[in-house]
Amino acid sequence: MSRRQFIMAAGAGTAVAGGAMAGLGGWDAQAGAAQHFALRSRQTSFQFGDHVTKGLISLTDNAPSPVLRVRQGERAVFDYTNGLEDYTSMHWHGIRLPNAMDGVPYLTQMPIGQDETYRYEFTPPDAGTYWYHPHCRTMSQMAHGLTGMLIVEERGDQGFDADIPLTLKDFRIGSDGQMLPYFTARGAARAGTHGNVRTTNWQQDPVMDVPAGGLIRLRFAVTDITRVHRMIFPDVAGRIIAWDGQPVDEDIPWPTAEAPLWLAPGQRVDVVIKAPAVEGEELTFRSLKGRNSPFNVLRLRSVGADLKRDIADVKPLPRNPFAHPNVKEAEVRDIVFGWSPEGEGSNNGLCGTFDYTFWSINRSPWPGDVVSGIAPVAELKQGRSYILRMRNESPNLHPIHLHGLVFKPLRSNLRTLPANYTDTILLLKDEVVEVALLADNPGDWAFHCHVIEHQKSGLSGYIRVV
Ligand SMILES: [Cu+2]
Repeated sequence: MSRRQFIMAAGAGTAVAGGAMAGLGGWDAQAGAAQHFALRSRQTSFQFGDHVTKGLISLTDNAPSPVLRVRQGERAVFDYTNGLEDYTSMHWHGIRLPNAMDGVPYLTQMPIGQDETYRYEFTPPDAGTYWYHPHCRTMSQMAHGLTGMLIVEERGDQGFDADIPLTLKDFRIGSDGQMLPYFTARGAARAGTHGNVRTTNWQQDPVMDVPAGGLIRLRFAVTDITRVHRMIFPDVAGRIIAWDGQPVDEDIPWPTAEAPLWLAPGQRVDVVIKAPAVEGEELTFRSLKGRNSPFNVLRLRSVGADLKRDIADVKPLPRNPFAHPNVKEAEVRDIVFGWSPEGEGSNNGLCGTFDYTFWSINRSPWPGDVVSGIAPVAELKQGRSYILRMRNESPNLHPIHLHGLVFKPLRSNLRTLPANYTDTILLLKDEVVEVALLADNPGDWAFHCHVIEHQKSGLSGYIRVV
């Protein structure tokens, strides 16, 4: 099998023990062809363990939504048809795109009704690992499975022997295989409601075949609505090459049981490892549940003759073409994330507002999905640099996501943060983090916690760049 064939096989679903398919279906834009994808949401079923679960939502039948692969710097068109009775929209997490293509109901477009098609069309400027999910009926549609990976391929072969997308997502399923209530008010007011079936590409404890002795690129994305993963990688030659889509500028330590890597909802990490040289040997990637109870996220099993690759041969990924903030001249904006006085979501539109609010940004709880009359969290001048000083005044974890722009951590009051560009940053209990950004993309950009129960119960807003 050639390297390219192996990459394709990994994308199209690699055979695993028991004959199940652990990989994700991949839809490639063909070389030289227009990058045009026709997507349609639908209800479907899937077998988790012994039971078939009905009422799931995907862009394909009886399987997770496909990995969409597009080429950096080339126009891509996604015609998204709503095959559900509920309203929807699609957001392209982490992509720096025109505001009208960002998929946020009432802020950048109207919700998409049943059987309507919305055309999303943009040229992804940055290569890397991104993902997509609805931003209308977000809670319900994501809980039922509607999330997928969007890969923007670097120009030229980066020299990996396999490239494996991995989406980490939980489901809440009863012993009869049917979906349990996917959120609780108790969860929304605290850490969120966790799923009980933990999956990678909708598979529990998947095993994937990789070429023995090969250099394997793994793209982990937490597409769950709640779980903050604490990942432990196997003790092998490997390195972290990208963080939240962007090639790393500063090293991120290889995660161990003593110092796991925190990967929160919305975040991605790209790693390269050297597969064991001996056929049949396995590597196990784990995550921690509760205090320190590990579960398997992925097992890799070496197959074939030893490719004898060397981790030292891995070249850094090419940098993406964005301008950097001028930190010395940056204005500071203070942003506080905290509780709200318990109140009602009052601006109820078509996108599934909760009946209550628990959370706020700058003391102001997001009142619902309809935006009219709500001021931005901050108004930034296009082309200027800013420091956002973000304070978490709650005991809970909040992965804060900003659409349409990238930013860089400068400092934290609790820890050392590698200065790698990102679109989603995890705030710990009582943490204050300062990040720098260049406001170079005009528009109203959603700014919210990616624990969806927090987002939908007040921890949401937007930042205006004019
Ligand atoms: Cu949160």
